[in-house]
Amino acid sequence: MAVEQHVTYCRICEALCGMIATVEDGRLQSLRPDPDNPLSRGRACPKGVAFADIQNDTDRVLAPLRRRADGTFEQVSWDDALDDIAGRLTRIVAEHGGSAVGQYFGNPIAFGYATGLWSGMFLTRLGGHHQYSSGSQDINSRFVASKLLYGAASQIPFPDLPRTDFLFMLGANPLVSHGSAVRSPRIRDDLSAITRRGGRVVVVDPRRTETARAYEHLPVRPDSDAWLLLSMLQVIFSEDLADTDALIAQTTGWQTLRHIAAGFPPEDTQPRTGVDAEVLRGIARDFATAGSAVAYGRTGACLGRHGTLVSFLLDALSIVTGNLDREGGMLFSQAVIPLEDMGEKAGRLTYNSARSRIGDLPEVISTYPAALIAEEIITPGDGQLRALFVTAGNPVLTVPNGPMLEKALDELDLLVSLDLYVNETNRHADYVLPATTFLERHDVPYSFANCSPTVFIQAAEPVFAPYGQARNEWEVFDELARRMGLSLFAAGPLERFNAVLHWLDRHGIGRITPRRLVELLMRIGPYGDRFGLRRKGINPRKLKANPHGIVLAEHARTGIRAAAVRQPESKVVLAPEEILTEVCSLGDRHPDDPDFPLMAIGMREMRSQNSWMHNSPTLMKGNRRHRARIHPADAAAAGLSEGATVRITSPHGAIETEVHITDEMSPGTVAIPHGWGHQGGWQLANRAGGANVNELTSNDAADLERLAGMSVLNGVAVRIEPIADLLSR
Ligand SMILES: Nc1nc2c(c(=O)[nH]1)N[C@H]1C(S)=C(S)[C@@H](COP(=O)(O)OP(=O)(O)OC[C@H]3O[C@@H](n4cnc5c(=O)[nH]c(N)nc54)[C@H](O)[C@@H]3O)O[C@H]1N2
Ligand SMILES: Nc1nc2c(c(=O)[nH]1)N[C@H]1C(S)=C(S)[C@@H](COP(=O)(O)OP(=O)(O)OC[C@H]3O[C@@H](n4cnc5c(=O)[nH]c(N)nc54)[C@H](O)[C@@H]3O)O[C@H]1N2
Ligand code: SF4
Ligand SMILES: [Mo]
Repeated sequence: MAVEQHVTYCRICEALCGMIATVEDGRLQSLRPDPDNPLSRGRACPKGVAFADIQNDTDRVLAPLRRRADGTFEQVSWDDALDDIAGRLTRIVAEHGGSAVGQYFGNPIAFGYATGLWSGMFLTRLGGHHQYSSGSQDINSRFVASKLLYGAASQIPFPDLPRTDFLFMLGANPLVSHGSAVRSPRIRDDLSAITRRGGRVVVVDPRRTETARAYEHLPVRPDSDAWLLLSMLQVIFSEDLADTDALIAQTTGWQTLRHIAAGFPPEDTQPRTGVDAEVLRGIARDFATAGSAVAYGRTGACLGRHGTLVSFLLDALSIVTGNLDREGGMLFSQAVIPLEDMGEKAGRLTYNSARSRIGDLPEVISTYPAALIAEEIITPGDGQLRALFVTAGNPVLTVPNGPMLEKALDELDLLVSLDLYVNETNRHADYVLPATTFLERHDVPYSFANCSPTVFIQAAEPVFAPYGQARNEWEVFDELARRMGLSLFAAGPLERFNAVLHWLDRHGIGRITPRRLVELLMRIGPYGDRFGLRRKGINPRKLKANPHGIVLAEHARTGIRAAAVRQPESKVVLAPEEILTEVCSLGDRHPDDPDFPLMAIGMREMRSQNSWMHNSPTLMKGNRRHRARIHPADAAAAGLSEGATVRITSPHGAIETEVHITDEMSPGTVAIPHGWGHQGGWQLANRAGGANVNELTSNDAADLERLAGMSVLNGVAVRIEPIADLLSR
C-alpha cells in the first residue's frame, strides 16, 4: 500500500503551522510539524499533531443526520436532506420573508475562505439579516475600534515583533494561545528575542500566566484596563513624551484625546486598577522613550465592559508615542489576497448601519451580537428568527446564557448545522450535515494571516478526499440555492464582480467557485503576477510548486498609512464621538457587589481549542478535568481545599466544578476555562465532566458592551462555595 507524505498547514489556530500529513490509502496516519515551513520551521503544538484524532474520530459525523421526534438522529441521503431543507426554507421565506432566516458561524470559519463567502451570499440572497458569529464573543470590539480609528473594520494593526524594543501586551497569553491577531508560529522565540536584544515585554494580566511568568508581569484587576490605559496616556501627554510631529502628520483629534486623558492621573485610577501609580508612571515613561514600542492586546482586552474603548486606547498608545506604521512599532495589516479590500471597497464592512431588533445594538460587519439569538427566536413580531444555520459553531457552550439559548433553539421552525460532530448546540438541530475538515479542502491564508510581521503565502491542496459523505460547506449553500431556484450572484458581496464573473463564464472558464475567485484576487493583489504582467508575482501554479509556502517579504511594509486608513486625508481619528461618550460613561456601572465578591475571567488551556477538541484521546490524556483557578487567600476565606467541588454563582446562573488553588491568580480573581460541560455526540468529551462557564454570563442586551454589542465574558462577578457546605445546610 502506498504511503504518501503531504505538505499542508494546520488551521486550528492563527499560527497556521506547517504540517506534514502521512497518508495511506486515502486515510490519515499521522501529522507532524513541517521542518521546511519557512515560518514555523518544524514547530507545532500538541493540538496540531492531535488533530489526527479528530480526523479519524469514530464519533465524527460522516453522513447527513436527521433528528427524529424522540431526539435521536437517523442517517439520510444528501438528496433527501437538501430537498427537505430547501423546501422548508422556501415555505418559511414565503410565509415570513427572508428576514426570518439567520445564521451563526463559529470560529473555524475564519480559517477557510470559502464558507463565509458562500453562506453570506446565500443569506443575503434570501434577504436575511440575522447574522451572528463567534466574533461578538471574541473580536468585534477590535473591529469597531478599527472602524473608528482607521475607517476600516478589517484593518487590524499588529506588533512588529522581530524589530520592537518594547512590547506592551495586555490581555493575551500567546505562549498558550499561540498568538491571535498577530501571526507568529514561533512566538515564543520572537518574544524571547525581544528581551535578548535588550528590549522589554510587559504583560498586563490579572493572572500570572505562562507568558507573564516568562517576562515582566503587571497584575491588574479584571476589566479595569480602560482606566489603566487612560492613565498611561495622561502621563505621556503631561510629561511631554508624546510624539507631536507624528500626531500632527498622522492624526486628527489628538488634542481632544489629551484633554480627556488629563482626567485620569495614575493616582486616581490606582484604586480601580490595583496598579501602583509610580509603577505605572515608570512603564508609561519607558514605553514612550523606548527606541520603538508597541501595545498589543487580545481577548483579555476585548471581552470586558469596555472592550471597544480598551482596543482603541491600546492603539492610541502606540500612535501617540509615534510608533504607528514604523519599524518596531505597530504595523498596518496588508493582505496578500485582498479579500477584505474587496469588502472595504464595496462598502460592505459596515458598522452601525443598522440596529438589532432586540436590544437596539449596532451591526458590526453585518453581524449582530450572538447573545441576542435566544431573544430573537422567542420574541414574536416582524423579523422574528425562525430558521437558523449554525456552521462550525457551538454557541450553547460559547455564547452567554447557554441554557436559555438551548431552550430557544427548540422553538425554531428549522435548525440546520454543518459540523464535524454532534455538539451541544446542533443536537437540537433538524439536520446535522457532515462538513469537511481542513485536511479535506483547499485553503490559502487570509484575514488574520494579514497580521504577519513576515509577508508569507502558502496554499494547501486537499490532502485526501473527504471521509464518508462529508462535503465542503460552500457547496452545500450553493446546492441549496440551486434547489431553491436562486442565483447567488444576483446580490451580495460579489455583485460588483458580476462583470468579471460573467466574463469568466462567457469564456468557458466555468463555474464560479470560491477557489477561482480567491485565485483571481491573488493574481491581481499586491504580490500577484497580474496574469503575466508581473513576472515575479505569485499565481496558483507557483504556490503549487512551493508547497511549504513562499516568503514574499522579510518584513511587512511600513509607510503605508495612505493606503491603509480610510479617513479624510488618511488621518487616524483619535477623538471619535463614540469613544468620547464611552470615556464619559466610565464608572457608570461599578462592579463591586458584596454578594458576588470575586471576579471571574476566562483562560485558555494548551490542550483545548474552545469547545471542540475534548474528544481527542491524545489531548485528554492524564485524566484532564475542568478546574477553576483561585488564589489561596480567597480559597481560605471560602473554606475551599485543593480539588474540592464547588458551586460558582453569578447574578445570572450557577455551575459546579472543581477548584485549583494557585497563587498565579490575583486575589479576588477566579479563572475558568470555557468550552466544557459536554453533552453531545463526543463520548470522551462527555465523560470528561466539567461545566459550561457561559451559564454564569449574561445575554441580557443591557449587559452587553455598548459600542460593539460584545458579550462581557471577563470581570463577571461571582461567589464560590464548597458543595459540602451547601449540602449540610
Ligand atoms: N466564557 C467565555 N466564552 C467564550 C470565550 C471565552 O474566553 N470565555 N471565548 C470566545 C471565543 S474567542 C471564541 S472564538 C468562541 C468560539 O465559539 P464557537 O466557534 O461557537 O465554538 P467552537 O468551540 O470553536 O466550536 C467550533 C465547532 O466547529 C466544528 N468544526 C471544527 N472544524 C470545522 C470545520 O472545518 N468545518 C465545520 N463545519 N465545523 C468545524 C467543531 O466540531 C465545533 O462544533 O468562544 C467564545 N466563548
Ligand atoms: N491552546 C489554545 N489556543 C487557542 C485557543 C484555545 O482555546 N486553546 N483559542 C483560540 C482563540 S479562538 C482565540 S480568540 C485566541 C485568544 O488568544 P489570547 O487572547 O492570547 O488567549 P487567552 O489565553 O484567552 O488570553 C487572554 C488573557 O487575558 C487575560 N484577561 C482576562 N481578563 C482580563 C482583563 O480584564 N484585563 C487584562 N489585562 N487581561 C485579562 C486572561 O487572564 C488571559 O491570560 O486563542 C486561540 N488559541
Ligand atoms: S499552534 Fe498548534 S493549533 Fe495552532 S496552528 Fe500551530 S499546530 Fe495548529
Ligand atoms: Mo476566538
